[in-house]
Amino acid sequence: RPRVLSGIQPTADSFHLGNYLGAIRQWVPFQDSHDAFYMVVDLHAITVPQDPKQLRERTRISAAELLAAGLDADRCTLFVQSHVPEHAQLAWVMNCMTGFGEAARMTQFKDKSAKQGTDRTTVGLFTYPVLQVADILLYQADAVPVGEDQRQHVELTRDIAQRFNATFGDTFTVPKPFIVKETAKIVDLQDPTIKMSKSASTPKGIVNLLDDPKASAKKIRSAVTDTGTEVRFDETEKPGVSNLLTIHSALSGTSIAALEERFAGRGYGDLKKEVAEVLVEFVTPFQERVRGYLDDPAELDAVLARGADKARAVASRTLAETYDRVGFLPPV
Ligand code: AQP
Repeated sequence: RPRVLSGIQPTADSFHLGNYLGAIRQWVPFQDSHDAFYMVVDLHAITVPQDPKQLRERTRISAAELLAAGLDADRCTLFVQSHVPEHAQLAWVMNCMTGFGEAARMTQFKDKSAKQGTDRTTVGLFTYPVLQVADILLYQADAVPVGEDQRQHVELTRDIAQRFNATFGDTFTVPKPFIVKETAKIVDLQDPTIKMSKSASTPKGIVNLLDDPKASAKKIRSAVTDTGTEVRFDETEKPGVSNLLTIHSALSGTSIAALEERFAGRGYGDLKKEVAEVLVEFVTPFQERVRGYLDDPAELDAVLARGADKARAVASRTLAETYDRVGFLPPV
């Protein structure tokens, strides 16, 4: 079966609606068609200042959210990145395959480092995309389901895989990004010109899946819309309304066209009210499932340990082959 790999950072107390609709939700069906590897990328999470106790808690919460979103540890390999040391090991080799200028062109790095200033920006943040290259190549992934903001990092992965293969002989599968256009960029509720983001959104602009559903409903009802009155999907003229239509459609399974028809002649207020309802219907049982997993941390840790064993079986083979290709003398 073809392979798929993706990861998500445990950098907040909950995933947000953008993470869910842009990425996690796309991961679920791959469990039936692909050999699927999904991980909580805690190595990536320490590229910015963080609190150790919080990171440990957030790693468990993240795993619980992934299971509650429909991942099934019997049908995919779900694990924590730091449990598989091969990620950091392969990342070193990939660092040595990546040009400094090439890494410096990554827009996510440019945005984040500009905000933090050069003295506070870590070298880890700079090489974050290269660690991601290693994450993907270790599993010989064919496809990488992500949101639009990650496209450039998957392109970098393709370039480096091709470079390595051309230099040392065919070693890595060259992966393709898998991006679902409709939900690839869920925007901030208060500023539809930016993506909904853990680090850049204000509390009113972001919907976290584990927030109080009533508070989330209120955020939807006070989302910034646009001048005009017509409920119509138009990302240029009506980015706020289009975002609400996208969220409704993704959560309710109703097509955008059907929603436009349903709201014809009605105002933005009606749309917001209904999106809020659809959201509450989704997050309420989701939160119950998350609590269920968190109530039994020993079982959750055991699930992650089994996932790490399965992941290492694949990762160690790729690392050994890579070490051999670059000319490291094998230990006897
Ligand atoms: N607004 C979004 N719309 C669609 N997809 C999104 N993703 C993130 N934001 C949106 C996708 O979620 C996955 C997990 O990404 P991550 O944990 O690496 O976080 P990120 O991409 O850095 O985005 P965040 O969560 O908002 O964090 P910050 O604020 O740090 O940038 C990825 O597949 C991503 O594309």
